[in-house]
Amino acid sequence: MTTAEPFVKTPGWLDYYDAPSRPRFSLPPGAVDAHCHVFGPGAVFPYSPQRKYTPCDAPKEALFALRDRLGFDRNVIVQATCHGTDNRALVDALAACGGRARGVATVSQDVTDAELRALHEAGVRGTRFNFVKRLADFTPREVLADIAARIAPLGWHVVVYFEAQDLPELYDFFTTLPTTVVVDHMGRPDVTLPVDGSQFERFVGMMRDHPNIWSKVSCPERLSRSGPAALNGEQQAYRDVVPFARRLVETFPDRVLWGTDWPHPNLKDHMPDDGLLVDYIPSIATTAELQRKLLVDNPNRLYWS
Ligand code: 0GY
Repeated sequence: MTTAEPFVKTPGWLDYYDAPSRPRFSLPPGAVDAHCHVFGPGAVFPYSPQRKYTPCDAPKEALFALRDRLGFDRNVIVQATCHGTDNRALVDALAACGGRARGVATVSQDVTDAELRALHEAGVRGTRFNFVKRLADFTPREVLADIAARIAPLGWHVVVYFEAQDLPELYDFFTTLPTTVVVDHMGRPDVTLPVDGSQFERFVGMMRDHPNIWSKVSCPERLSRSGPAALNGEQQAYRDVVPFARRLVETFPDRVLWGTDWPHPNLKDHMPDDGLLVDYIPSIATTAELQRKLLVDNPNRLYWS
């Protein structure tokens, strides 16, 4: 008799582009891809037994090649749920990057001070809390608050990933964290709703009222219903996401970050061409000054100063 799997494993997703198109948009010198991952390789760095999906291998060499192809100077490598709290693949990539990457780890409440110091020395500057139900099991808020209190003295920040409909329930927790809080992918708004509707207003209001809250204006490909230009014949890729990202970039120019999200876990309908993703940036950061803040000043201030 077989026992039921304790978790749902996604059998796979679309392949990432090995050789994405070369962007027409020239990234400013010092640009940082502030949201990307390394996965495995699983034979060396096994995936978490508690994972909700099994990723493709996406090793550090492939990430560094993408960085160079697109014209980024640096990466921020973010621990994904498929590696749980085992940060070895992340630390291995940081050790190999020649100072050109920082990391966001995931740690458990029983992490020791010595382990936190070692992660800091490796280049980790934040920890990630994942509230997306298809990705992570529930962790009590007291546990997360305790972890935040432990990492605050290191000058680290907390990265949070959640869906917009869950913000009301999470609002008090986020706004009382003692660190800078970086929200992944604008809190995943429903972009079929108005950009000035109550759902996105709640998110904008949270950033307005809490100057320690930042947002990644990344992942149009996850949020868009209109899709990339190449598939629907429109001029502007992910045009339905543009007003949301542009509003954040223009309202909070000093607290926004951008990243590719390579290798784009869990995308099954459409795999973005990373070169076209870079070409999307000028539609949300429309001046050279906004582009410099988004891509250079903000990530360097948060991760390298
Ligand atoms: C992302 C998005 C996803 C996955 C994870 O940690 C993760 O597994 O963040 C997703 O499936 O939406 O930013 O990588």
